[in-house]
Amino acid sequence: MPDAPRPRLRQAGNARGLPAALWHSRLLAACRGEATDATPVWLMRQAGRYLPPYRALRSRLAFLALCRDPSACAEAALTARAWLDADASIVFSDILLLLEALGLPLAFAGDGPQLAPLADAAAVDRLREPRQAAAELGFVAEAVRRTVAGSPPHIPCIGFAGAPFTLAAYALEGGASRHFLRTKRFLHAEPAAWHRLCSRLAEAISALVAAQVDAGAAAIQFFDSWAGCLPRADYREHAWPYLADCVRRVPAGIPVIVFAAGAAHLLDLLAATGADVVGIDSGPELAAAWDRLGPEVAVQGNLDPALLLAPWDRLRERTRRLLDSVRGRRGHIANLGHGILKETDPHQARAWVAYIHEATARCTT
Ligand code: 1CP
Repeated sequence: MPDAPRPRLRQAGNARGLPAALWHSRLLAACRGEATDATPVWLMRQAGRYLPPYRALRSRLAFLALCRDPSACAEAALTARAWLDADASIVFSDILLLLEALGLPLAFAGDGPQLAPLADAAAVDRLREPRQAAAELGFVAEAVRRTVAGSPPHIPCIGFAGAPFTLAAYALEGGASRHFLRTKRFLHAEPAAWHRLCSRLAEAISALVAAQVDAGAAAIQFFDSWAGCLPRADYREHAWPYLADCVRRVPAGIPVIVFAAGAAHLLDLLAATGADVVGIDSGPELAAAWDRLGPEVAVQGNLDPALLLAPWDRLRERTRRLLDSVRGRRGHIANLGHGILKETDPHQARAWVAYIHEATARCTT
Protein backbone atom coordinates (compact mmCIF):
# COMPACT_ATOMS: atom_id res chain seq x y z
CA MET A 1 0.00 0.00 0.00
CA PRO A 2 1.46 3.42 -0.90
CA ASP A 3 2.06 5.81 1.93
CA ALA A 4 -0.66 8.41 2.17
CA PRO A 5 0.89 11.78 2.94
CA ARG A 6 -0.93 14.05 5.37
CA PRO A 7 -3.23 16.68 3.90
CA ARG A 8 -1.00 19.75 4.47
CA LEU A 9 2.03 18.08 3.02
CA ARG A 10 0.17 16.26 0.29
CA GLN A 11 -0.48 19.60 -1.34
CA ALA A 12 3.04 20.82 -0.90
CA GLY A 13 5.47 17.90 -1.31
CA ASN A 14 9.08 18.94 -0.94
CA ALA A 15 8.24 22.55 -1.72
CA ARG A 16 11.37 23.85 0.00
CA GLY A 17 13.61 21.60 -2.07
CA LEU A 18 15.17 20.03 1.03
CA PRO A 19 18.15 17.75 0.33
CA ALA A 20 17.14 14.08 -0.03
CA ALA A 21 18.87 13.05 3.21
CA LEU A 22 16.72 15.49 5.13
CA TRP A 23 13.48 14.92 3.26
CA HIS A 24 13.78 11.17 3.84
CA SER A 25 15.05 11.53 7.40
CA ARG A 26 13.22 9.53 10.05
CA LEU A 27 11.62 12.58 11.59
CA LEU A 28 10.30 14.15 8.40
CA ALA A 29 9.15 10.81 7.00
CA ALA A 30 7.25 10.11 10.23
CA CYS A 31 5.65 13.57 10.03
CA ARG A 32 4.32 12.53 6.60
CA GLY A 33 3.07 9.22 7.98
CA GLU A 34 5.61 7.19 6.01
CA ALA A 35 7.32 4.02 7.18
CA THR A 36 10.76 4.52 8.74
CA ASP A 37 13.63 2.12 9.49
CA ALA A 38 13.16 2.88 13.19
CA THR A 39 10.89 5.16 15.18
CA PRO A 40 12.37 8.67 15.32
CA VAL A 41 12.96 10.06 18.78
CA TRP A 42 13.92 13.38 20.31
CA LEU A 43 13.19 14.89 23.72
CA MET A 44 11.51 18.16 24.49
CA ARG A 45 14.06 20.40 26.26
CA GLN A 46 16.79 17.99 25.23
CA ALA A 47 19.41 20.73 25.58
CA GLY A 48 18.63 21.48 29.22
CA ARG A 49 20.09 21.49 32.66
CA TYR A 50 20.29 17.69 33.04
CA LEU A 51 23.32 17.76 30.70
CA PRO A 52 26.75 18.65 32.18
CA PRO A 53 27.97 20.43 29.00
CA TYR A 54 24.87 22.64 29.13
CA ARG A 55 25.51 23.46 32.78
CA ALA A 56 29.09 24.34 31.83
CA LEU A 57 27.82 26.73 29.15
CA ARG A 58 25.46 28.26 31.69
CA SER A 59 28.24 28.80 34.18
CA ARG A 60 29.75 31.15 31.59
CA LEU A 61 26.56 32.74 30.28
CA ALA A 62 23.28 33.82 31.87
CA PHE A 63 20.27 32.20 30.23
CA LEU A 64 19.23 35.21 28.15
CA ALA A 65 22.82 35.92 27.13
CA LEU A 66 23.07 32.33 25.97
CA CYS A 67 19.86 32.69 23.95
CA ARG A 68 21.33 35.76 22.22
CA ASP A 69 24.61 34.07 21.35
CA PRO A 70 24.06 31.99 18.17
CA SER A 71 27.28 30.04 18.42
CA ALA A 72 26.59 29.10 22.07
CA CYS A 73 23.00 28.18 21.09
CA ALA A 74 24.27 25.93 18.32
CA GLU A 75 26.76 24.36 20.68
CA ALA A 76 24.00 23.60 23.21
CA ALA A 77 21.68 22.13 20.58
CA LEU A 78 24.35 20.10 18.79
CA THR A 79 25.97 18.70 21.93
CA ALA A 80 22.63 17.50 23.25
CA ARG A 81 21.59 15.97 19.92
CA ALA A 82 24.87 14.14 19.52
CA TRP A 83 24.96 12.90 23.12
CA LEU A 84 21.49 11.44 22.83
CA ASP A 85 21.83 10.31 19.20
CA ALA A 86 18.39 11.88 18.78
CA ASP A 87 16.82 12.05 15.33
CA ALA A 88 16.43 15.83 15.42
CA SER A 89 17.91 18.87 17.05
CA ILE A 90 15.77 21.73 18.29
CA VAL A 91 17.11 25.23 18.03
CA PHE A 92 18.17 26.55 21.41
CA SER A 93 15.96 29.51 22.21
CA ASP A 94 12.90 30.31 24.30
CA ILE A 95 9.28 31.08 23.51
CA LEU A 96 9.36 34.22 25.67
CA LEU A 97 12.00 36.12 23.70
CA LEU A 98 9.30 37.25 21.29
CA LEU A 99 7.39 38.92 24.12
CA GLU A 100 10.49 40.82 25.08
CA ALA A 101 10.93 41.93 21.47
CA LEU A 102 7.30 43.08 21.49
CA GLY A 103 8.13 45.38 24.39
CA LEU A 104 7.66 43.41 27.60
CA PRO A 105 10.88 43.39 29.63
CA LEU A 106 11.90 39.82 30.51
CA ALA A 107 14.10 38.41 33.27
CA PHE A 108 14.91 34.93 34.45
CA ALA A 109 15.09 35.05 38.23
CA GLY A 110 15.78 31.78 39.99
CA ASP A 111 13.85 29.06 38.21
CA GLY A 112 11.14 30.94 36.36
CA PRO A 113 10.71 33.75 33.88
CA GLN A 114 9.32 37.13 34.88
CA LEU A 115 7.81 39.63 32.49
CA ALA A 116 6.43 43.08 33.07
CA PRO A 117 2.80 42.12 32.42
CA LEU A 118 0.32 43.93 30.22
CA ALA A 119 -1.67 46.17 32.55
CA ASP A 120 -4.82 46.73 30.50
CA ALA A 121 -6.37 46.80 27.05
CA ALA A 122 -4.57 50.03 26.14
CA ALA A 123 -1.22 48.33 26.77
CA VAL A 124 -1.96 45.91 23.92
CA ASP A 125 -1.88 48.81 21.49
CA ARG A 126 1.48 49.95 22.79
CA LEU A 127 3.17 46.67 21.84
CA ARG A 128 5.78 47.00 19.12
CA GLU A 129 4.98 46.31 15.50
CA PRO A 130 4.96 42.48 15.17
CA ARG A 131 7.18 42.06 12.12
CA GLN A 132 9.71 44.47 13.49
CA ALA A 133 9.71 42.56 16.80
CA ALA A 134 10.35 39.28 15.01
CA ALA A 135 13.11 40.91 12.97
CA GLU A 136 14.85 41.88 16.22
CA LEU A 137 15.31 38.20 16.92
CA GLY A 138 17.81 37.75 14.10
CA PHE A 139 20.00 35.78 16.50
CA VAL A 140 17.39 32.98 16.54
CA ALA A 141 17.66 32.54 12.77
CA GLU A 142 21.42 32.68 13.07
CA ALA A 143 21.31 29.96 15.75
CA VAL A 144 19.25 27.81 13.37
CA ARG A 145 21.78 28.42 10.58
CA ARG A 146 24.69 27.36 12.77
CA THR A 147 22.82 24.37 14.16
CA VAL A 148 21.97 23.17 10.65
CA ALA A 149 25.55 23.74 9.49
CA GLY A 150 26.88 21.62 12.36
CA SER A 151 24.39 18.76 11.95
CA PRO A 152 24.79 15.52 10.01
CA PRO A 153 22.88 15.70 6.69
CA HIS A 154 20.04 13.42 7.86
CA ILE A 155 19.32 15.36 11.06
CA PRO A 156 16.62 18.03 10.81
CA CYS A 157 16.66 21.08 13.03
CA ILE A 158 13.26 21.85 14.54
CA GLY A 159 12.39 25.53 14.80
CA PHE A 160 9.73 26.60 17.27
CA ALA A 161 7.57 29.31 18.74
CA GLY A 162 5.01 29.66 21.49
CA ALA A 163 1.39 29.53 20.38
CA PRO A 164 -0.58 32.78 20.58
CA PHE A 165 -2.66 31.72 23.58
CA THR A 166 0.32 30.67 25.68
CA LEU A 167 2.24 33.84 24.84
CA ALA A 168 -0.84 35.98 25.54
CA ALA A 169 -1.21 34.24 28.90
CA TYR A 170 2.46 34.90 29.78
CA ALA A 171 2.02 38.52 28.71
CA LEU A 172 -0.99 38.97 30.98
CA GLU A 173 0.18 36.93 33.97
CA GLY A 174 3.81 38.08 33.86
CA GLY A 175 5.01 34.54 34.64
CA ALA A 176 3.81 31.13 35.63
CA SER A 177 0.32 30.96 37.06
CA ARG A 178 -1.88 28.47 38.82
CA HIS A 179 -5.33 29.58 37.76
CA PHE A 180 -4.69 32.04 34.92
CA LEU A 181 -7.21 34.43 36.40
CA ARG A 182 -5.82 37.55 34.73
CA THR A 183 -5.85 35.80 31.37
CA LYS A 184 -9.37 34.49 31.73
CA ARG A 185 -10.69 37.75 33.09
CA PHE A 186 -9.11 39.66 30.21
CA LEU A 187 -10.33 37.41 27.43
CA HIS A 188 -13.91 37.51 28.76
CA ALA A 189 -13.97 41.17 29.74
CA GLU A 190 -12.02 42.61 26.82
CA PRO A 191 -12.77 40.40 23.82
CA ALA A 192 -11.78 43.06 21.29
CA ALA A 193 -8.42 43.71 22.97
CA TRP A 194 -7.87 39.95 23.35
CA HIS A 195 -8.43 39.61 19.62
CA ARG A 196 -5.96 42.40 18.87
CA LEU A 197 -3.41 40.84 21.21
CA CYS A 198 -3.66 37.35 19.73
CA SER A 199 -3.73 38.65 16.15
CA ARG A 200 -0.58 40.63 16.80
CA LEU A 201 1.07 37.64 18.40
CA ALA A 202 0.10 35.41 15.47
CA GLU A 203 1.66 37.95 13.11
CA ALA A 204 4.91 38.10 15.09
CA ILE A 205 5.04 34.32 15.57
CA SER A 206 4.53 33.71 11.85
CA ALA A 207 7.33 36.12 10.96
CA LEU A 208 9.65 34.43 13.47
CA VAL A 209 8.77 31.01 12.08
CA ALA A 210 9.34 32.13 8.50
CA ALA A 211 12.78 33.44 9.47
CA GLN A 212 13.66 30.10 11.09
CA VAL A 213 12.52 28.20 7.99
CA ASP A 214 14.53 30.51 5.75
CA ALA A 215 17.53 29.76 7.97
CA GLY A 216 17.08 26.01 7.48
CA ALA A 217 14.61 24.76 10.10
CA ALA A 218 13.05 21.67 8.51
CA ALA A 219 10.07 21.32 10.89
CA ILE A 220 8.24 23.69 13.22
CA GLN A 221 6.80 22.98 16.65
CA PHE A 222 4.27 25.29 18.29
CA PHE A 223 4.19 25.07 22.07
CA ASP A 224 0.74 25.81 23.48
CA SER A 225 1.97 24.82 26.90
CA TRP A 226 -0.82 26.44 28.87
CA ALA A 227 -3.74 25.61 26.58
CA GLY A 228 -4.94 22.93 28.97
CA CYS A 229 -6.21 25.54 31.44
CA LEU A 230 -9.03 26.50 29.09
CA PRO A 231 -12.29 24.62 28.81
CA ARG A 232 -12.84 23.26 25.34
CA ALA A 233 -15.40 25.85 24.26
CA ASP A 234 -13.13 28.71 25.33
CA TYR A 235 -10.12 27.18 23.65
CA ARG A 236 -12.08 26.81 20.43
CA GLU A 237 -13.30 30.39 20.48
CA HIS A 238 -10.42 32.33 22.02
CA ALA A 239 -7.25 30.39 21.22
CA TRP A 240 -7.71 27.93 18.36
CA PRO A 241 -8.30 30.44 15.53
CA TYR A 242 -4.95 32.14 16.17
CA LEU A 243 -2.99 28.90 16.37
CA ALA A 244 -4.72 27.65 13.23
CA ASP A 245 -3.66 30.89 11.55
CA CYS A 246 -0.03 30.30 12.59
CA VAL A 247 -0.13 26.71 11.30
CA ARG A 248 -1.59 27.87 7.98
CA ARG A 249 1.18 30.42 7.60
CA VAL A 250 4.08 28.01 8.05
CA PRO A 251 5.86 27.87 4.68
CA ALA A 252 4.65 25.05 2.42
CA GLY A 253 6.46 21.74 2.68
CA ILE A 254 7.52 22.22 6.30
CA PRO A 255 5.83 19.83 8.75
CA VAL A 256 4.13 21.33 11.76
CA ILE A 257 3.96 19.80 15.23
CA VAL A 258 1.57 21.29 17.77
CA PHE A 259 1.98 20.49 21.44
CA ALA A 260 -0.18 21.42 24.39
CA ALA A 261 0.20 20.24 27.97
CA GLY A 262 -2.73 18.93 30.03
CA ALA A 263 -4.81 19.07 26.90
CA ALA A 264 -6.43 15.65 26.46
CA HIS A 265 -9.73 17.47 25.98
CA LEU A 266 -8.30 19.52 23.10
CA LEU A 267 -6.45 17.00 20.97
CA ASP A 268 -8.91 16.93 18.07
CA LEU A 269 -8.90 20.72 18.00
CA LEU A 270 -5.11 20.71 17.82
CA ALA A 271 -5.30 18.32 14.86
CA ALA A 272 -7.95 20.51 13.24
CA THR A 273 -5.42 23.36 13.03
CA GLY A 274 -4.03 21.44 10.05
CA ALA A 275 -0.91 20.36 11.93
CA ASP A 276 0.86 17.28 10.61
CA VAL A 277 1.75 16.03 14.08
CA VAL A 278 -0.01 16.37 17.41
CA GLY A 279 2.16 16.20 20.53
CA ILE A 280 0.46 14.16 23.24
CA ASP A 281 1.36 14.85 26.87
CA SER A 282 1.61 12.05 29.42
CA GLY A 283 -2.05 12.12 30.44
CA PRO A 284 -3.82 10.00 27.84
CA GLU A 285 -2.85 6.56 26.59
CA LEU A 286 -1.10 7.20 23.31
CA ALA A 287 -2.93 4.58 21.24
CA ALA A 288 -6.35 5.70 22.48
CA ALA A 289 -5.50 9.34 21.78
CA TRP A 290 -4.32 8.42 18.30
CA ASP A 291 -7.52 6.43 17.68
CA ARG A 292 -9.48 9.58 18.41
CA LEU A 293 -7.40 11.63 16.00
CA GLY A 294 -7.38 9.07 13.19
CA PRO A 295 -4.50 7.76 11.08
CA GLU A 296 -4.23 10.91 8.94
CA VAL A 297 -2.29 12.68 11.65
CA ALA A 298 1.07 11.70 13.13
CA VAL A 299 1.60 11.76 16.88
CA GLN A 300 4.51 12.64 19.12
CA GLY A 301 5.02 11.59 22.72
CA ASN A 302 4.14 10.63 25.37
CA LEU A 303 6.32 9.02 28.02
CA ASP A 304 6.04 10.59 31.47
CA PRO A 305 9.32 12.54 31.93
CA ALA A 306 9.49 11.21 35.51
CA LEU A 307 9.88 7.67 34.16
CA LEU A 308 13.36 8.60 33.00
CA LEU A 309 14.18 8.79 36.73
CA ALA A 310 12.90 5.24 37.35
CA PRO A 311 15.09 2.11 37.49
CA TRP A 312 16.15 1.08 33.99
CA ASP A 313 14.08 -2.12 33.94
CA ARG A 314 10.90 -0.23 34.78
CA LEU A 315 11.67 2.46 32.20
CA ARG A 316 12.36 -0.18 29.54
CA GLU A 317 9.20 -2.10 30.32
CA ARG A 318 7.02 1.03 30.17
CA THR A 319 8.70 2.15 26.97
CA ARG A 320 8.17 -1.24 25.38
CA ARG A 321 4.51 -1.10 26.39
CA LEU A 322 4.20 2.33 24.80
CA LEU A 323 5.91 1.23 21.58
CA ASP A 324 3.87 -1.99 21.40
CA SER A 325 0.64 -0.05 21.80
CA VAL A 326 1.24 1.76 18.49
CA ARG A 327 3.29 -0.90 16.69
CA GLY A 328 2.39 -1.21 13.01
CA ARG A 329 1.07 2.34 12.71
CA ARG A 330 2.94 4.93 10.71
CA GLY A 331 3.81 8.34 12.03
CA HIS A 332 4.86 7.89 15.64
CA ILE A 333 7.62 10.18 16.87
CA ALA A 334 8.83 9.01 20.27
CA ASN A 335 9.23 11.78 22.81
CA LEU A 336 8.33 12.65 26.37
CA GLY A 337 4.95 14.01 27.40
CA HIS A 338 6.66 17.26 28.47
CA GLY A 339 10.20 18.60 28.88
CA ILE A 340 12.97 16.41 30.26
CA LEU A 341 13.50 17.00 33.99
CA LYS A 342 16.75 18.49 35.22
CA GLU A 343 17.14 15.56 37.65
CA THR A 344 17.46 13.09 34.73
CA ASP A 345 20.63 11.02 34.44
CA PRO A 346 22.02 11.86 30.99
CA HIS A 347 23.21 8.25 30.58
CA GLN A 348 19.70 6.97 31.15
CA ALA A 349 18.30 9.49 28.62
CA ARG A 350 20.82 8.29 26.07
CA ALA A 351 20.06 4.63 26.79
CA TRP A 352 16.35 5.39 26.34
CA VAL A 353 16.93 6.78 22.85
CA ALA A 354 19.08 3.77 21.92
CA TYR A 355 16.42 1.42 23.25
CA ILE A 356 13.72 3.03 21.09
CA HIS A 357 15.86 2.68 17.99
CA GLU A 358 16.67 -0.92 18.82
CA ALA A 359 13.13 -1.95 19.78
CA THR A 360 11.61 -0.46 16.62
CA ALA A 361 14.30 -1.30 14.06
CA ARG A 362 12.62 -2.73 11.01
CA CYS A 363 13.24 -3.39 7.38
CA THR A 364 11.52 -0.83 5.16
CA THR A 365 11.75 -2.64 1.83
O1 1CP B 1 18.33 27.83 33.79
C1 1CP B 1 18.24 27.55 32.58
O2 1CP B 1 19.23 27.12 31.94
C2 1CP B 1 16.95 27.83 31.89
C3 1CP B 1 16.11 26.65 31.62
C4 1CP B 1 15.48 26.88 30.26
C5 1CP B 1 15.85 26.26 29.06
C6 1CP B 1 16.90 25.22 28.85
C7 1CP B 1 14.46 27.80 29.96
C8 1CP B 1 13.80 28.74 30.89
N1 1CP B 1 14.21 27.76 28.61
C9 1CP B 1 15.03 26.82 28.01
C10 1CP B 1 15.13 26.53 26.58
C11 1CP B 1 13.90 26.20 25.85
N2 1CP B 1 12.65 26.63 26.16
C12 1CP B 1 13.82 25.43 24.68
C13 1CP B 1 15.01 24.90 23.86
C14 1CP B 1 15.75 23.80 24.54
C15 1CP B 1 15.43 22.42 24.04
O3 1CP B 1 14.28 22.06 23.88
O4 1CP B 1 16.41 21.69 23.82
C16 1CP B 1 12.48 25.32 24.33
C17 1CP B 1 11.87 24.52 23.19
C18 1CP B 1 11.76 26.10 25.27
C19 1CP B 1 10.32 26.33 25.20
C20 1CP B 1 9.62 26.92 26.36
N3 1CP B 1 10.04 27.94 27.20
C21 1CP B 1 8.32 26.59 26.75
C22 1CP B 1 7.46 25.58 26.04
C23 1CP B 1 7.81 24.20 26.47
C24 1CP B 1 7.25 23.78 27.77
O5 1CP B 1 8.07 23.42 28.64
O6 1CP B 1 6.04 23.77 27.92
C25 1CP B 1 7.96 27.36 27.86
C26 1CP B 1 6.65 27.32 28.63
C27 1CP B 1 9.06 28.22 28.13
C28 1CP B 1 9.13 29.23 29.20
C29 1CP B 1 10.24 28.91 30.11
N4 1CP B 1 11.54 29.17 29.85
C30 1CP B 1 12.33 28.69 30.85
C31 1CP B 1 11.49 28.11 31.83
C32 1CP B 1 11.93 27.52 33.13
C33 1CP B 1 10.18 28.22 31.33
C34 1CP B 1 8.92 27.66 31.95
C35 1CP B 1 8.57 28.38 33.20
C36 1CP B 1 7.13 28.25 33.55
O7 1CP B 1 6.70 27.17 33.93
O8 1CP B 1 6.45 29.28 33.43
